[in-house]
Formats: sequence, C-alpha cells, structure tokens
Amino acid sequence: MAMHHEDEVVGKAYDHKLMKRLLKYARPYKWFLVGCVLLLLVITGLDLLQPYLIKVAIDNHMNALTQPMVVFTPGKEPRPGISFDGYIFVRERELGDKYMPDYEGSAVPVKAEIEEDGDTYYLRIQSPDGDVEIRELTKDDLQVFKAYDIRAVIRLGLILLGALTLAFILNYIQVYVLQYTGLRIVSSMRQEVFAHLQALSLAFFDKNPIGRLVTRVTNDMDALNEMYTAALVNLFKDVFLLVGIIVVMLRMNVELAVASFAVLPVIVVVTAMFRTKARQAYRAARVRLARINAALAENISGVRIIQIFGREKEKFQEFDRVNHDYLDASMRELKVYAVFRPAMNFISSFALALLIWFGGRRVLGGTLEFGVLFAFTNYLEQFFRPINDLTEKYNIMQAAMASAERIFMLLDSRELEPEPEKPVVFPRPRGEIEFENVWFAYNDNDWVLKDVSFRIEPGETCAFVGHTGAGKTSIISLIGRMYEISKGRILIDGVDIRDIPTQELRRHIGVVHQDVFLFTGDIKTNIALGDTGISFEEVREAASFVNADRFISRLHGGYDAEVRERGATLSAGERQLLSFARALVRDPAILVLDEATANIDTETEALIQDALKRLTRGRTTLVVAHRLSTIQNADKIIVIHKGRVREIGTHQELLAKRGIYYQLYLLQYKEQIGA
Ligand code: M5T
Ligand code: MG
Repeated sequence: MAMHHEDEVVGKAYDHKLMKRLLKYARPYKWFLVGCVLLLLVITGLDLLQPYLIKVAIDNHMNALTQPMVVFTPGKEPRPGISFDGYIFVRERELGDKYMPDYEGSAVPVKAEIEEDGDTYYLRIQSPDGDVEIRELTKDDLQVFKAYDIRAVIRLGLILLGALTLAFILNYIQVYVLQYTGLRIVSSMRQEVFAHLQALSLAFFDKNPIGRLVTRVTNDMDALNEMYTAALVNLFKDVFLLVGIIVVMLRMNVELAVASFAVLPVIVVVTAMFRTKARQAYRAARVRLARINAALAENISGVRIIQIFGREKEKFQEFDRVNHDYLDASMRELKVYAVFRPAMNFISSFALALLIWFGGRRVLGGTLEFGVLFAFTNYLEQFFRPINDLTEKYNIMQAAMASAERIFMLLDSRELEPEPEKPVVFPRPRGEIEFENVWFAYNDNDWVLKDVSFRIEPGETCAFVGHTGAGKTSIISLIGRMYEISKGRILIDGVDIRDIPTQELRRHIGVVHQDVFLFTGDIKTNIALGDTGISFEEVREAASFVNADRFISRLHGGYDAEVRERGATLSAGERQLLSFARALVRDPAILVLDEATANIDTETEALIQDALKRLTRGRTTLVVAHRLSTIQNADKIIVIHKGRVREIGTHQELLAKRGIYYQLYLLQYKEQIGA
C-alpha cells in the first residue's frame, strides 16, 4: 500500500505549494543564491561573447583588407586607424553608422579602397569631387595595412583568453558557492527531520517501517540536494543562455536566425515524448529500487536466521528476481536516454547542416559575411545545450518534488509524543503508582488492557505475572507514557501522568527491557547514554553495583571497548547487565525490570538477586518475570490474564487462593523437580 502511495506521488515537476515551502529552507542562504544567479548572468554573457569576438576577428580583420576606408589628416581621425603615407586610414565599418562621407572633423574627407588584381594590390583613393587616384602598393606598403589587422587579431585573442579565464574563475566560485549552499540547506533539513523523528510517538513507529524512514533521510534528501544544486539555480543559466542566444542571433541576422530556429518544433515534439517516457521509466525504476533496499535490509539483518536454517539459496533466488526486475527497469530508463540524447544530437547536426546550406550560399553570393556564419554555427551549438539540460532538469525537479512531498508528509505527521497542556511541577516522586480503570489498545478497540486497576505503595516491589501476551509489557510501557490510554487514569504520587512533562516523568523511571538495545559507541557511553550529568565514576559505580564490571574489565579496552552491531558481540547476559547499570546510574525513583533476569546464569542470578535487593531499596520496583522463583519475595504480585487483573496478593496469599497463580506455580514447580 505504502509503495503504491509513493508511486502516485511521482508525477508533478513543479508544485507551487511545495516549492514555496522548499524555498523557505533556502531563505538563510538567499544572498548566496542571488549571488549565484548574478554570477551566472555574467558567465552567460561571457559565453555569448566568445563567438562574437571570433566573428569580429574574421569579418573586421581577417577578411578586411579590401574593405572601404576613409582617409583623415593625422590628429583629425575619430578613432585609431592605419597610418600610411602621412594620412590615417580608418575602415568605414569601424567608424560605425554615425560616419558621414563629409565628416566635419576631417580636412580631407576622402574615400579609399584596396583592390586586388592577381598578385598586385592597388590603393584607390577617391576624393569628394570625383578625382580618383590609383597607386600600386609595394610589399612593404601592404604590410603596413596587414600589421594593423594582425595587432587587432592578437588583441582580440587576448580578450578572448581573458574572457575564458574569467568565465573559468567565476564558474568555479559559482559551483562552489552553490554546492556549499545546497549541502547546508539539505543538512539543516535533515536535522529537522531527525529532530521530528525523535519527537514522534512509538505509535508512529509501529506503523512506519524503519527502512522507509531511513530512505527519507538519505535518498529523498539527496534528491532535494540535487534540485538545489543542479536544477534550481542552473535553470536561470539555461534560460539566460537561451534568451541570450536568441537575442544575439536575431540582432546579428534575422534571416539566418529564423533558419536556425526551423528545427524548434521538432525539438518540442521530441522532448515532450521523452518526458513522458522518462517519467514512466523513472517511476518504475524507483519502485523497484525501493524493493531492493527493503530486501537487502531484511536479508542482512536476518542473516543469522537465513544461515542457520540454510535458506541461502531461496533467499538468493528471491533477491535475484528483485534485482533482475530493477535491472530491467533501469535498462528501460537507459534506453529512453539512449534514444533521446542521440536524437537531439541528430537534430542539432541537422540544424547545423541547414544553417551551412542556407548561410553558405549567401556567403558565396556575397550577401553574408563569413564571420557571421561562423558565429551562428557556434551559437547554434550552444543553443542545444540548455535545451538538453532543461529536459533533464525536468526529471530532477520531478524526483525532487516527489521527495519533498514525502519529507513534508513526514514532517507534518502529528503523531507527536504527548505534552501536557498545563504541566505541573514534578519533583522526584516517592513512587506511588496507581492504575484507575485503565483501558488500552494499540489499535482502535482491540483492547489489550481492560479495566486495569491496582495500586503500588512507595518503595514496594511489585511483580507482574501472566501468560505470554497477557499485557505485562504493555502495562509497564504505559507508566512512562509511551502510549496513550483510552480510558481511566494512571497516577504517580497522586498526579495524573498526563499532567507531567514527559521528559520529567521519564527521568524518574529506570527501565530494563526484555531485549536490550545497545548503540554504536563504547561501553561507558552505552551506560551513560551521552548524559553529561553522569560522571565516569558514577558509571563505574553503577556497573560494579550490578556486577557488570567483571566482564567489562575482561573486554579489550574495558569501559572504552567499542560496541559493534548493536552489541551482537556481547552475550545476552552481558547485555542485560549493561542495561541494569544503565537503569541504575540515573538513580530512578521507579525501577522497571521486564523479564530482566531471564538471560542470566544461576551464578550471576544470585549476584543479581543480591544486587536487586540493594537496588530496590528505597525505590518502587516493578518486575515482570516468568520464573516465579525470582519474585517470591515481592511485596505484591499482580496476576494479569488476557488483559485483566485477576489476582493481587503476596506469594503466600496467592498460593492459598488456589487460582491462576497457584496453577502457574504448580506447573513450574513440577518442571523444576522434573516430575
Ligand atoms: C499484549 C499486543 C500483543 C499482545 C498484547 C508490544 C505490543 C503488543 N501488542 C501489540 O498489538 N502491539 C505492540 O506494540 O498486545 O502484549 P504484551 O503486553 O507485550 O504482553 P506480555 O508482556 O504480557 O507478554 P510476554 O510474552 O512478554 O510475557 O496480544 O500482540
Ligand atoms: Mg512482555
């Protein structure tokens, strides 16, 4: 079901509401992003400048020897030109549109032109009154004119080099800043998700598989990072570049520009087709990848069971199927791209061919300058890059939107740990616990506890017994308000636990669970759980109090020994002892031991029983035990049967009653004496 839902989410490439919310996270880095966009604007300008510079080099200098010039007396020239024979020759195109043949500043408003006839060159000077003077140019004369162009080409080359270098540096800065910003944004989001996960109640985690939650914080976050760094800001670059190229092309030559854009409709159709195909393929691949992840996680954490039951082959085949499914889906995705990219290449080559056919004829016919055509081929090449990029960014955006939706769904889940509306001050309690007609269910009306009432006096040791699934662990979870009850009240020192801030409440309850969870880290951190208020001395004291120090000192590194794989390298009994120390070191007013003595050998049990006696002194202690021998000294024994309290009393009282407890006792007694 969950998979189906995630599948549905993949779809939109842009969702305004989601985007608004995503941008909120970018707000602290607003100026970084604005800076990146500005840098991109400059970089785009530099990109556009390059073909233009080459065009100028070709048309104004490489092919310029025979272009018309105007002759000025030295000092009267409006701009630098070629100094020859005591005059200054300036090319008409370099004077620009403002030049009039009878330029007022010029004493000699004369036109000149170099003409080529085989190997000889003539300078033809024409004065306003129509006089024409033709003189042959020597090799040296010609060199004067050529040197001017060579200098100009070198100058343009240097400018081009400068532009390239600047673009390189700006690109570096832009990429660096953008990646940094993206990582920072996503890192702070990840922190928020983590904090939110911690604030969620156990009921939430009962419903959401760990694997999926882990994916949120990893894969989905990566998708968002990619959006911030690859798609969002670079989108501007693509748009700048596209618009820039179109404008430059139109300004340079409208006819040629229109010819270049002739393939646009084809591009639109091809990209639209690609988008649909890519979306389907992406969706299919994603769903299958999720299946791989789930299979992998389960098989790795269950490897012990798989090996001992010899299920390797079956599990291998199972995985092989999932893996192949994913391979197929990935191949389909690959094929879509494998067709799209070459198709776009073909279209761009076709457009280029069209341009050369169309422009080449005009160049040969003398109606188009070669430099313009050259610049156009360059721009056309650049033109296809943002189009390709935009199409691929569309997919990034689509993935990011789906990820964002999933992350926000998680952040919006309101199954938070409860906090009281009017919290009371809650100092260390004496430890009186009372259940008043408590009804409780994990799911709706599937009652696990029915009308449970009992009272435990401060300092008492109270044992809970009953069959498996009777509800003992559930009762204990309720005291720390790990779940919400449906009816009734739970009171500690006469205060309803719903009025106590959850943190305060739990601080006074020490719990030793049925299965001990150890974190990655060393032994001492696993006891103190990172609580800076607990000194190493206290850790050692607690550990030796529960007789854990003996095995700890045998570990390599002692209290600094690393715990690996959730403590799989420690024995069950050793883990139990650690959790004793963990509960004790906080000096709780209420101590809860859920089957805590189940994993301990007879010798250690004697030590534990002894420790427990000291441990329980001055504390209210709740013990859940299947082995009745361990609880005979309890002040009170509560028998739970199918979610109801059936008997309450001391060991002797309950035996005398000859009820459920008596039955349980007889059963275990018989076992013990081997009858
Ligand atoms: C009591 C059900 C369980 C059983 C009943 C922890 C948990 C339990 N249950 C859920 O539906 N969801 C849960 O998350 O509640 O369970 P318990 O309180 O754990 O029983 P117990 O501690 O007396 O049993 P045991 O085996 O530890 O002696 O029906 O399915
Ligand atoms: Mg239990």
